[in-house]
Amino acid sequence: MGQPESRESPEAEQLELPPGQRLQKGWPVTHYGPVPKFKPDRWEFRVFGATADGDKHCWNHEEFAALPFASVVADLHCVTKFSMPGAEWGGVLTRRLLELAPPAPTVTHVMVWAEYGFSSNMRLADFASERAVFATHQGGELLTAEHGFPLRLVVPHLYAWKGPKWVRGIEYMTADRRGFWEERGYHNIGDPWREQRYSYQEEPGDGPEL
Ligand SMILES: Nc1nc2c(c(=O)[nH]1)N[C@H]1C(S)=C(S)[C@@H](COP(=O)(O)O)O[C@H]1N2
Ligand SMILES: [Mo]
Repeated sequence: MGQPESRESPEAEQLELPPGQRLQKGWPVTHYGPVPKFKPDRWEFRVFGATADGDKHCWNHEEFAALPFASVVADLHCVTKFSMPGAEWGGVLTRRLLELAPPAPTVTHVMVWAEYGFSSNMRLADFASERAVFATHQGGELLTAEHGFPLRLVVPHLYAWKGPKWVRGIEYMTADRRGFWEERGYHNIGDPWREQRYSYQEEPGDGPEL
């Protein structure tokens, strides 16, 4: 099987939940490990790895906050089977970052890095989804610490673990490599509409050998 195409869920499907998911009232907090403390003077967002110009690109908190702001309405699907529908996420589109710090033409995958070394990998095409956003806001309010302040990634068409909270940068990769949960039994691609929950469901071509 070849690589499935990146899939933007059509408008109609947004009212439906992916297979096996149930609706969650309210917004639970789900993550592994402690909530990091935000240190504004030490914080920076880094784009590194195979950049087009070979340089690292860094933004401090003030610079990042000044990047063009956009909003996306998207559901959040946790692989533990709850979904939070219709949240409004505000922040910087991944597309914008791809323009500001373009990847080399050989880049196929992106590793998204967060505090404490948490990471998640995805195909460049998934990262470049027009609805993927580095969110600073949810529902018009700044994110709370538990939900990822000052920055989290939201990739609406993938399971929510593919959206690290407390994100600090991205690494452009010329080959795929597994991130934190992808090394620990979760599916390398993680499309909820295909119910790609666990790595044992992977088909040849879905990810690097475990
Ligand atoms: N840094 C980090 N980000 C993370 C996680 C994590 O363990 N660490 N868990 C993910 C998972 S599994 C889910 S479901 C969502 C939950 O986001 P929420 O706590 O804002 O609902 O965060 C994702 N982002
Ligand atoms: Mo999750």
